[in-house]
Amino acid sequence: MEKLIITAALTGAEVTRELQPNLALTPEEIAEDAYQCYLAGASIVHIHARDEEGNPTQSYEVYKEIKEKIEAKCNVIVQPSTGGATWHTADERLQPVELSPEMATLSTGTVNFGSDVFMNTEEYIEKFALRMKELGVKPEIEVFERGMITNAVKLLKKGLVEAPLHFDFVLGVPGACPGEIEDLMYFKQSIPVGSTWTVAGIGRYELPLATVAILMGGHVRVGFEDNIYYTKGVLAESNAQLVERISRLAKELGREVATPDEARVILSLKK
Ligand code: KMH
Ligand code: ZN
Repeated sequence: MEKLIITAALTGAEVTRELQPNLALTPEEIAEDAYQCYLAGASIVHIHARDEEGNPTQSYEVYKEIKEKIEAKCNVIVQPSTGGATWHTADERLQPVELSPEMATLSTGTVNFGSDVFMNTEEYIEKFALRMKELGVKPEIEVFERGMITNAVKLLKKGLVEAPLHFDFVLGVPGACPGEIEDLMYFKQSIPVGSTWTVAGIGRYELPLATVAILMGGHVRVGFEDNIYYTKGVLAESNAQLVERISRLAKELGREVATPDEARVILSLKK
């Protein structure tokens, strides 16, 4: 089985310091958090930037600062979000792609997101995919519902994304697909042969889905964006603590953990 890629989703757009006191907010804090996760075994860090008040921002400048600060510390793959927060405009959301990162997220459908709507019309999706293609940015296709896989395959047929595709199954978002093992199985068997995939289980779904993904040859995403707890009712001390647990589990289950350069090969990254 190929080595395991662990992604650390450090902050997300929804978590606050009130909910998770160890949340990184400033570029310095986010870069240090990324570095600690890298040391714990993460080969990708999924980034959402925050402004000076700690609110989500898709500012090019803030992402640039974060990216540069992380790259000064280690060679982890920096994967900015193009999802941002539900209230960001499409143009705001697209800004970090202009930094030409190795990867960025690409959500391929609209979905209920808690009490909000995470809007991804066909027009947005194609615009985002085209810009990523022009800049050589590999999309991680974020899948919250089954139809988003169909939409990704449509992009492939139109030449807006290139095979092999890489998917992230985000399972357990309130309002969207739950994160039972059957849901993961259904999504996994629906993607084109030769694709790679990772799973981001939200909240209580994180650990069971991560364990199954390790056994099935998939990859794993953990971090405060998806889950702020270590065990039921007990907050995690850090993102690195959540990454460390996955590294440990993988070793126990006989799966080696990929370095960033090994992840680059597994994901066919070009840069
Ligand atoms: N914050 C969510 C509305 C992504 O990063 O690409 C969208 C999200 C997806 O987190
Ligand atoms: Zn995200």
